[in-house]
Amino acid sequence: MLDNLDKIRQQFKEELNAINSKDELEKLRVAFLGKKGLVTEALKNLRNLSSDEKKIAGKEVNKLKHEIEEAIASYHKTLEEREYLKEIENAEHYDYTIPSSREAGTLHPITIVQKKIEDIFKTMGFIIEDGLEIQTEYNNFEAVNIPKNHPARDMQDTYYLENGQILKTHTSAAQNTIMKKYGAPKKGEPLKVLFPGRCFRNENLDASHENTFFQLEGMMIGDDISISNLIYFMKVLLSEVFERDVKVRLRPGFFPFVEPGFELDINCAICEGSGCSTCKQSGWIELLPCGMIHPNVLKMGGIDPDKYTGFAFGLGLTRLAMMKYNIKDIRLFNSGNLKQLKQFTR
Ligand code: FA5
Repeated sequence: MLDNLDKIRQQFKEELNAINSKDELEKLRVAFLGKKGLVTEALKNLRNLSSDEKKIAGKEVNKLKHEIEEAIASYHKTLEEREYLKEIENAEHYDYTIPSSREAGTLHPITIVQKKIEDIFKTMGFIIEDGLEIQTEYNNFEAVNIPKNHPARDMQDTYYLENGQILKTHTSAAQNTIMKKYGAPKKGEPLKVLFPGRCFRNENLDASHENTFFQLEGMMIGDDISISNLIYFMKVLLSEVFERDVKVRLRPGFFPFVEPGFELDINCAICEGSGCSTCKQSGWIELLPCGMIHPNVLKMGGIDPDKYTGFAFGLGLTRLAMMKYNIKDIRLFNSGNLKQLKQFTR
């Protein structure tokens, strides 16, 4: 019996030396330790021995079994390391110092304009906030003075989630949360916040209407804020973004969350005011509605309208990018057509 164990040990060593893969190793394991393997058979044969012989031989068979198990585990590790090294050897080598043959990407035109406006307003003391895209109906409508069944809701039909929340239709949906977050401003230190964001509406699409577009909202609340502050900031915004004189017109506009409210339109950059499909032949693009925050909205935000006033504006950021880069059709922005988009941002 003991002679036989030595033979098995020797045979195992020889066969192990010839193994080159994990598959072969597994076959070797089965041949020695499997149900009908040589070591298993030796264990079964113990029952034919006397009890004295069994004690000695049993110990030796178990020792051999243990040796073989350990040798297989260790060889398995060696094979894995070899495979890993081979993979590294065969992997493509990159020289990161070689200039790329591919053109680098650019920022999206909307991102460029957004960053520019954020930078301008930051220098004027504005904080940048990030509004949620999924909103409660309360924040999107009720908190900005648009109660249930108000006709203004029809203008901003949107996408409803199963849990009753909605995809926000305008950045104004963040007004209430921001007012509650910062609270009433201290004397002489108005609250100045800018909050850009993606908006969603169930729209009939055309050259200037998308179902997914960007707005950028600004709000300033303090103890002495007037329409002249509003007009000043609108002027700075437009002259810094366009870096040229642009023709604008200010007309009264109705929004339930401002009083008085205005529509600030920009002369269509595509046709220079003569009329085209982008401006629906009017020569003007609705760009920057604004107004003095309605007392109800301040109250719902926890700010006393008898002590404080404020202005808000809701810039159509996507349309601003259209006007800045002379992009005729708004649908180009979401097209993912890099060739088209890159030409505006070189
Ligand atoms: C609003 O969304 C108001 N919340 C703006 C506001 C804020 C007014 C604060 C007063 C005070 P309006 O629905 O007009 O207003 O949208 C604002 C701007 O977003 C528009 O002038 C336009 O430039 C842009 N816009 C609106 N709908 C779309 C659309 N479907 N596709 C692209 N741009 C759009």
